[in-house]
Amino acid sequence: MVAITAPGSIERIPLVRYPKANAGPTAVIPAIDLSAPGAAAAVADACGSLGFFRATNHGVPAGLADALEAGAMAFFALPHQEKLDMSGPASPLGYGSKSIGSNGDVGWLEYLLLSVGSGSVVGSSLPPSLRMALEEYTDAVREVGGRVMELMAEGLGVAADERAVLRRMVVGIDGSEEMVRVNHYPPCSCLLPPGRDCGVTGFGEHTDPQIISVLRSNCTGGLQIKLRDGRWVPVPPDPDSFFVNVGDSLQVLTNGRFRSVKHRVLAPEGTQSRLSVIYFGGPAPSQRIAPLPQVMREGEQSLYREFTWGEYKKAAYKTRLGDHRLGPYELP
Ligand code: GA4
Repeated sequence: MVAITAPGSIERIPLVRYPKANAGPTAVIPAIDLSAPGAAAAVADACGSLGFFRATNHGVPAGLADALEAGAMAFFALPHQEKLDMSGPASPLGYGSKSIGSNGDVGWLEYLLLSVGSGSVVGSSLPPSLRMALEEYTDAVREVGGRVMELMAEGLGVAADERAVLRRMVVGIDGSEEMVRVNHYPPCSCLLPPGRDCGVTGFGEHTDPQIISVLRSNCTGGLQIKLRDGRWVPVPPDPDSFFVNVGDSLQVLTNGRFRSVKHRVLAPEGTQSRLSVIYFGGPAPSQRIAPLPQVMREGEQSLYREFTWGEYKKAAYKTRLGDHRLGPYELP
């Protein structure tokens, strides 16, 4: 097992414990074949109900994720100080361990949070092989995100010649804010007797502020999503698929037709680490976030006060992880 903290110091971290999710309804996560004829309707349906789905048949060669996974595990196996010297401390970008954001949130994980532009990973002195794997992986996943955003627009009924409206806010736009987060959750069975009905928080419950997030993990589970009825359900890991999250900004752009999904991660209890890589697609800071005219019906009122991505991001970074960040923008 890889240690993510100096011996002894973990006892001082007040890790939150969550009741484990209902083991039952794992089948609830829709799987969508991105190349199938009905994909657009299925995407819109999943984003409107759960804000989450599993994308299959995405066209990304498995070798890209394998190379990134190998490079990331080698990085996380380095001594703590070396990781910090190369990339940290996260503020918010860089290498972080247990501390999430700057407002006191903690979790049982270590991570790399990086800004990525087309063909480049910005501002870090990572090992060249990891940097290259990240760039190749990101270029491929950006395309998946772009394809999904086109399907979203189609599923929302946007006319064919305007379907790139969402994609164009993120992909290939100067100044769009794309990030990649590599999360490593070492097993922590040492902390709790096995079989208890509580788990240790890997990453606390939250929604993502961006437009879209595209996640891929190794074979170790732990991710859970919250259903509209308040139940938490585990997401069975599938290294061959990508998991797509609706972010807060997309909820506003669709005037609430798509819902940003609350999700969290419980730390693994067995012997295997969980490694996940998440691509966050955010627009340029000046991008106005308001319901798209293409999705509004005649006479429909916006549910949100308008803001720019730059404003929202600034406000979001002052919040705690679990806060309802869209609250202050909701209109009565
Ligand atoms: C959640 C989604 C992304 O991981 C992230 C996170 C960010 C961080 O880790 O620095 C935040 C969190 C995320 C939302 C609220 C603030 C900011 C931690 C936190 C407490 C990189 C992002 O963009 O927002």
